[in-house]
Amino acid sequence: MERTAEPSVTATPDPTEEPTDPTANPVNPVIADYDGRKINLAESWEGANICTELPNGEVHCYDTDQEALADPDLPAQVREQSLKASALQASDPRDNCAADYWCLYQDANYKGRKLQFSSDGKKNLGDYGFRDKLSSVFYWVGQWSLNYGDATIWDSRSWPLDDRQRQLEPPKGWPNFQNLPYPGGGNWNDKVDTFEVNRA
Ligand SMILES: [Ca+2]
Ligand SMILES: [Ca+2]
Repeated sequence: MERTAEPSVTATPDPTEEPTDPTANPVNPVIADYDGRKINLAESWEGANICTELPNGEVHCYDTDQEALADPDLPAQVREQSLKASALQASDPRDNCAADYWCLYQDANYKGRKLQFSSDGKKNLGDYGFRDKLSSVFYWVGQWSLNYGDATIWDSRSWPLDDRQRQLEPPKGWPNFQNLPYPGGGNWNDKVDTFEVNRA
């Protein structure tokens, strides 16, 4: 018996489906310092809970918020403001989010693994092992003289769909991305591929 060809499928792109093109966001792994060794964040955080992008371009990872806020490579003013806030507040996200930093959390309500960004520009979250994981974000202003700007979250789409984006205006907390409506339906939870810091 002759085999019949598979019927051809003309699917309508689902706006919430992940892009199929693996070249859309090529991963360029970030190598971080953690516990006196180098770790590849794109592969594994190897037990670290917090990773911070420092002004010198390095990324340092830590086990605890105390260690993260005490890093001598953080700007002195950030350290000072953060420690002051964490001493004052009882259970505020400012307890664990560095002043003037964008704090990205893997879980809702400022919980789970945390990634802290400060410098201007687009961060490909896959480079940090954080793609499709982001569930809450916090930003608080320590120094009002600093241009805190805003941020844009991006979800990459395959052609013919346009990349989805949304602006985040600080100072503010976004405790649950399930409450952030996604264009075309659904929500932003666990979808963000790129986080863009705009300080200009
Ligand atoms: Ca998540
Ligand atoms: Ca995505």
